[in-house]
Amino acid sequence: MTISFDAWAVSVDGQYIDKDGYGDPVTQCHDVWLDYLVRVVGGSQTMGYAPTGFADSVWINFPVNGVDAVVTRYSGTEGLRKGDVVFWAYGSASYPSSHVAVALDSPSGGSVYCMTQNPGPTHREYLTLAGALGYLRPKNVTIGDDEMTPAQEAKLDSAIADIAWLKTRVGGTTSATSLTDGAKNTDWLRERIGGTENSKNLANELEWLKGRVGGVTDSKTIHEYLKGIDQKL
Ligand SMILES: [Ca+2]
Repeated sequence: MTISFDAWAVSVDGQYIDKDGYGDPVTQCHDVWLDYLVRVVGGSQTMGYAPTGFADSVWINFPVNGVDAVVTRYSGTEGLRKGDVVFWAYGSASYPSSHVAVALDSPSGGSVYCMTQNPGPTHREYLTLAGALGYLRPKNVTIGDDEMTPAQEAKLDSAIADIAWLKTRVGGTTSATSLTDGAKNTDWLRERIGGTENSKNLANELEWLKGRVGGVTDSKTIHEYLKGIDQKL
């Protein structure tokens, strides 16, 4: 079973990820690709292995390991969009040992906003497209006509952050765990609120969530919070 792109992005952001025990450090850019491949794209981990040990060989030697079962290869960066996996060449100025990252958006001004690891933990960062060879597009990730605008995405991200905050306010209850899991899944949240601009539905939904985390002592704070959410949206 796979999860949505947005749920995956939230789950890996800020994490050190090692999937294969390989590398120095073991938390390489390649591990983010493997995690994405298995949890979102629906492939097996071995499909994503780099035959030379350098990340760009996944793209260069495509379809090595049968990875073409779940992704399609494109050369260059034209058409690159959210959900695609970008590869940079071995020996390129920014990535002498090559690089791979998952695009969070379409390119802008010669760079692309990505989920990337090494240096540092998995995080969001604008990466230059200089030295990019091309990308792999998952066959099962449909991010197209119904994609939200950046402004809508920002509002939703804000609401999700507030729900995470709400969880800390009601911490200690069993249901709070469920609440957090729900908040991490933007598709779930989007479905529950019936569209990003339907703030009334979201407010109603949060009232429902409040009921689910019964036993909260500080309900007044939560009520104030709910009003704040409504204004934000
Ligand atoms: Ca590794």
